[in-house]
Amino acid sequence: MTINKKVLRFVEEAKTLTKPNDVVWIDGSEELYEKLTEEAIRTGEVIRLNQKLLPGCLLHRTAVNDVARVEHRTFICTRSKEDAGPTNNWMDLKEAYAKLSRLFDGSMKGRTMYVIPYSMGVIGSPFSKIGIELTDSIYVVLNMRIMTRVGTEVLKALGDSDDFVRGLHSKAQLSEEDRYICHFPEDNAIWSINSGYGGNVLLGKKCFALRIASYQGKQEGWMAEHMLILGLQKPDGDIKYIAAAFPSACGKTNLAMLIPPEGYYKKGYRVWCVGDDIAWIRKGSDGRLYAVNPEYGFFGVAPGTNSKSNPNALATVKRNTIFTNVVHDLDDNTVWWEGLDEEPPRNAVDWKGNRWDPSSGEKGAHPNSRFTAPAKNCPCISSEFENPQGVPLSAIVFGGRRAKTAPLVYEARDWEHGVFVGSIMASETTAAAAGKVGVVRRDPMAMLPFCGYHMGDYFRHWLDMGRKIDDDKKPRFFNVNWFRLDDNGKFIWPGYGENMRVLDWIISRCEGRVDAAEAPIGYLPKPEDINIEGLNLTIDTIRELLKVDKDAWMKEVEGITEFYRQFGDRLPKELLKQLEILKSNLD
Ligand code: GTP
Ligand code: SPV
Ligand code: MN
Repeated sequence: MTINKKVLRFVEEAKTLTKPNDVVWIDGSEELYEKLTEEAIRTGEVIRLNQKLLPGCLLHRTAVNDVARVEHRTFICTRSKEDAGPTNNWMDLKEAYAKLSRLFDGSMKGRTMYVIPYSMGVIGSPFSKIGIELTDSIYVVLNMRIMTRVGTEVLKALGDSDDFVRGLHSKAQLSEEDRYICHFPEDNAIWSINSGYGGNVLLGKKCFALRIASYQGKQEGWMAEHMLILGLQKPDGDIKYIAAAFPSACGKTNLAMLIPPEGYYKKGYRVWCVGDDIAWIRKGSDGRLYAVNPEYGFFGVAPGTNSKSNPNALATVKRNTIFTNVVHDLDDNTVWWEGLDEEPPRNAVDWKGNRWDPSSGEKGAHPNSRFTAPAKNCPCISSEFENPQGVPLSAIVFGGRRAKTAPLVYEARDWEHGVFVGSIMASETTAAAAGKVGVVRRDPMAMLPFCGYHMGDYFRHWLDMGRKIDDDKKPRFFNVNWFRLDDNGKFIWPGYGENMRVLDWIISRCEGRVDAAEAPIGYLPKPEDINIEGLNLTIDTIRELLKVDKDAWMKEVEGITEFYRQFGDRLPKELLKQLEILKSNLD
């Protein structure tokens, strides 16, 4: 399929190491996908769902101990430990190759190795990047086909260049003790073994488009971020673009596909989805910041997705979608998950593959069960989705899951303060990663698990990017929190489509149409400026949601000080200065 010597050598070397029976090149043709799907159905790796109700859709179940990203087994492998920084697990590069070579040795015996050439971003665009993933999993092939642009065209675009990310994946024995997700940013390489779960094995996504790409961006003067990108269309037809970083399972897909509440909709407001998880951001020729979504599909959280919370997502997963770890409804050969509707199927199999009784109290779908769906299925996909230049950003939004402390929304005073606001983000952990759920942890820019280098240098890079943009062209920075709880543990803010009301305030600020109140942490909306028309809550609730509790924020300052300490002299002085300002504002 190619005469590129570097690609051929990469494949040959991996073949010698992993010893597959066969090598199959993924050319992007329908015939090959259909053949592989048939094979995966035959072996039980996937189940073909009801083709009338869910045409082109498949169901897959992972091993029960392999259902989420494994941060404790994810490594940045560099020559010097210092370069991975204090927030990453580090392994010496040579040691990692040696260790994983032992595990990969013969790991594909009796299996086929698939060669997947893929492009992150529009094929052939100067801003796109190419990867080759070698894998022994058909599930990976079928998912990569949805999540990235795959096939012969990619190899053509690569030509005889050496500039591609070398990804090697083997399910091996799916053994938890020997599960490793290793990144070699200095070598443009990713080695992943003993997992079959999305974020660990779809190497174009978090491994390449964030961990490797963040490092590339640092070298080349751009940024790879864990952000959705949306276009907010106003009644006059003008569209303003917003990028937003929330940690895993904190609402990116939902916000990116938002349907405005009736009052807004009637006036002509619309939201268009450019991306739901990853943004590559660079300065454009007009001096503004532009964002592209390098992905081609959505790998979204299933539970909680329903016709009220996210009708666009529900429409997106009606065809050519792969469902992972959801409930299998045997009566009509369809799928179900908690929060889809009030009628769980009675003749069903749960995510573990066991008969499931909905009244048992056990969850039928795994909390991190997912759908993989083509972006072009989405009714609100932006006309700019395939624009290789990307879209110009008016606002950058940070946000997390905070039961207390963080207000519904506030604005940063300027770029430097905005970077500070991103750097002090904290959020409760979710089921997207293995480990305890609901523990508040610092997660700067939602990149804690995804930054491929020293986080202090990453903060520095953010500050440097700001210096390259003229003041009148800079996006503004905001922080949001949809997840504040009342004393009964209930969400105070209705969220989902109603988040439009906060986006409205954000865009009004960007356009200088609304005032704000100065607070110790930044600019807060005046309560009356959050539109509550048609909402079942009072302005007092908005006041409550905007409250900044000084004692809680003093504690926050302590937490930030502690968190910052680990970065030593690689923490930019500008951020320490911002922390001092916050402290003195609170005093
Ligand atoms: P990743 O794909 O893991 O990066 O997640 P994500 O950030 O795209 O999160 P997603 O939109 O899939 O939402 C995750 C969970 O948060 C789902 O269970 C949603 O129902 C819930 N959620 C999303 N938006 C809101 C909101 O505005 N309010 C509340 N209360 N819950 C929300
Ligand atoms: C996340 O965990 O942030 C995801 C899903 O978007 S995964 O691809 O598993 O990383
Ligand atoms: Mn994500």
